[in-house]
Amino acid sequence: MSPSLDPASAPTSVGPTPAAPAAAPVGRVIIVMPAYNAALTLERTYADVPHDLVDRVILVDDVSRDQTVEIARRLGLEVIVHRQNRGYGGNQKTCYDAALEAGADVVVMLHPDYQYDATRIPALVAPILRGEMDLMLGSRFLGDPLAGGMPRWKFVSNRFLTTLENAVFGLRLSEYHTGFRAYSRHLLETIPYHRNSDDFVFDQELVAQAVAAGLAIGEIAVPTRYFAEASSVGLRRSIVYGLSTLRVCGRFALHRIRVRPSPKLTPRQRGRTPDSLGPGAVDPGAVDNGANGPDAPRAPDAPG
Ligand SMILES: Nc1nc2c(ncn2[C@@H]2O[C@H](COP(=O)(O)OP(=O)(O)OP(=O)(O)O)[C@@H](O)[C@H]2O)c(=O)[nH]1
Ligand SMILES: [Mg+2]
Repeated sequence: MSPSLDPASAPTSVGPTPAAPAAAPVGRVIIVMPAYNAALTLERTYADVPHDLVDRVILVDDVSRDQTVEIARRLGLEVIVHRQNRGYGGNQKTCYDAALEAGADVVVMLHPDYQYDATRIPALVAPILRGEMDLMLGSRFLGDPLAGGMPRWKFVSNRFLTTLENAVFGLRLSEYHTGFRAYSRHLLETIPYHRNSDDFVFDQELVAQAVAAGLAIGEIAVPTRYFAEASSVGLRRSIVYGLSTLRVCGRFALHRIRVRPSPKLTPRQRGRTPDSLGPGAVDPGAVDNGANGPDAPRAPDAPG
């Protein structure tokens, strides 16, 4: 960890003046926020962003029914507005397309619901900037998630799915279900994320793709924060998510043992455009960069 990137973890020293620290690794860090009804928490989330390290902040709004877009514009964020609700995974596809287009070397995915501590971004991105990792996860399970308010049933199901995923992926991570992540440009250019689900299981598919591509994955501890506005996922959606995660594990295992190779788990070929990647590809026409105004037609809400 570079001292200049994470002052909190810098060792204290006594005695003669130490040699000047090595220069911090440099790279263009871009934050993306997949947003849906984040008006109550966006400002607090943004206030904690370490602006000295971060180049740009891009918010993709998935047809929020509150003031998310107005607040984001007032704060000076770059805002992309979907014309139709595309779901949490569909939102991230737009996020990563935009970040790559903007020249990101490292992309941080930060939920705008203030659930994750944005002041941890320097520690999260440091291993990627040093070229050691391609995917970094902010893990609540390296601390005490129950003390942070995680419901016990979410704690238990997270433990169960994480144990299974560790066995299937051959890793020893403390959790896979965090929404605080950072990716190298190389990862986003390698995995075919446009083929992923538009739902919450997108995050798990992305980890499976990173493992299948042999990319390096690490984790740091982040505090757990639960409060009403930080969590919209109830029991029904959690069950769908859990079953979808089991399916991701099954698909991965079949791909690994070459019984059923999966295009989703096969690294992308250079030079292909998102639109050539199949039916899951983002339709550029689904994105409204603000030209349509508040009266533009909006599709009825669909589940993320
Ligand atoms: N596009 C889209 N995004 C959503 C939807 N629901 C939630 N989100 C976004 O996805 C992020 C995570 O949603 P949450 O409901 O907080 O779920 P979570 O944090 O993964 O799960 P919890 O552990 O319950 O907090 C938030 O930043 C929301 O803005 C949806 O239906 N569509
Ligand atoms: Mg949340």
